[in-house]
Amino acid sequence: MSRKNPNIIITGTPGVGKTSHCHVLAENTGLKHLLLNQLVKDKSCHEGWSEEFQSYIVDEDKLLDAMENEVEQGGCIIDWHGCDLFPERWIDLVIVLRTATEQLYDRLKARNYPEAKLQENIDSEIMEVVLTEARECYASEIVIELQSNTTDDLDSNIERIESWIENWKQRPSV
Ligand code: DAT
Repeated sequence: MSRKNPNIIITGTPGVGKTSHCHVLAENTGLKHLLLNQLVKDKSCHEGWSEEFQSYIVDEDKLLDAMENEVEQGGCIIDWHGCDLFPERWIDLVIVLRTATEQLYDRLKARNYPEAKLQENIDSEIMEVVLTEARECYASEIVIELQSNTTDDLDSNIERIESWIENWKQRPSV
C-alpha cells in the first residue's frame, strides 16, 4: 500500500537533539511524533530496568508491534537512538543528527547522566556508531547526516527536512 505521507527516522546518540527536531517538525508539518522512549514505558515494551545502563531493556519485537499500525499508515516521525530494528519498507528518510563532543558533553551533563553512561555516549558519538548503523541498514540515498550543534543548525535542518517532505509528496506515484 502506498503512503500519502513519508515515514522519517530522526536518530543519533542521546542528546544530539532528536526530540527537539521531532517536536518542531511535527508542529510545522502535522506529521506524528513517535517518541519511542515514551512508548517503551507506556506500553511496557521492555524486560525491566537496567541499573547498570540506567535505561529500560527494550523488547524490540514488542516495540515494533506497538508502533506497526501507525507507521504503516505513514506520516510518522520516529524519535529513537538507533535505526536497525525497523523494517526497511517502513522508512522513507533517515536523518542522523551529529553533535560535537563539547556540546554533547554539556547536554548530557545537564541531564545528570552518571559518568559511565555519559562517557559511553560520547564515545559512541565520536565513533559514529548510529551513522554506521544507518548506512548499513538503509539505501545510501535516504540516509542524511545533519549537524546539530546550534539553534541555527536546528532551524536550517528543519527547513531542509520540510522541503524534503514537500518534494516527497509531489513525487510521481509509481
Ligand atoms: P535527544 O532527543 O537526541 O536526546 P534533545 O532534543 O532532548 O536530544 O536535546 C538535548 C538538549 O540539547 C536539550 O536541552 C535541547 C538541546 N539541543 C538539542 N539540539 C540542539 C541544537 N541544535 N542547538 C542547541 N541546543 C540543542
